[in-house]
Amino acid sequence: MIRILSLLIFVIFSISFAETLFTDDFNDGNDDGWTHTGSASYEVIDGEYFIYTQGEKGQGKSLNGDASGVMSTADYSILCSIVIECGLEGGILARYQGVDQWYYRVVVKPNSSRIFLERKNDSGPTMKLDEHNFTFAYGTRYWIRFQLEADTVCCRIWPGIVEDEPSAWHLEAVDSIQQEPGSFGLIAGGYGKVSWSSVFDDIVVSTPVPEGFLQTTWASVKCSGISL
Ligand SMILES: [Ca+2]
Ligand SMILES: [Ca+2]
Repeated sequence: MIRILSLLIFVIFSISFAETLFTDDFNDGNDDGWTHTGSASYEVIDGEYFIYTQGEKGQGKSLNGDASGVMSTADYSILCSIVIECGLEGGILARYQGVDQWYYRVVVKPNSSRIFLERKNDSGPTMKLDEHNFTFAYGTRYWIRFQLEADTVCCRIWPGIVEDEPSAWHLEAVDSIQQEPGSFGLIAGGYGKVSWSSVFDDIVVSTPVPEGFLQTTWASVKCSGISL
């Protein structure tokens, strides 16, 4: 009983701090509602979302949001799992409004053992906002949280289970250039003529999670019995 009560208190506490805005675990076998851009293939296989290509240079983005494909608010926290099977990079983007607009992205580059926080414009420059040394193994599942709140953009990454979320941000920046909600998205890419593939799952977008309060979104979703 004590355990149930403490769980209940935790769930209420969690929900009061972060509101779930969007979820997808791809267990229905499709990516309906996602918008594709770039030169990539997009496929749901066994409840996981593959963005990949074979023998072509390129990058793929798959975009979504809680209001007909865009976000209803500019302040949100994206949590998902990622496996980079092969290729140059994989990651998450946010506040995306089109090829000629600034957006934010966190991108893992396994070859250089680094993760970057960037403000990017697909038809122009890329601005590095922060970077973090991180040894990322191909074929291993990691979790990424990418959070935007007003002009603060931050990220953390960890292996293992979602409940192992660290308390500290690994990347953090203050930047006010893009304050529109836009869409959030999943990204993967690689060099020419070398196959690349990243696999995403268990996507939860919520309102920002307060500093020092962990497991908020995922735990509340699971405990409240919401079917993803
Ligand atoms: Ca679906
Ligand atoms: Ca799944």
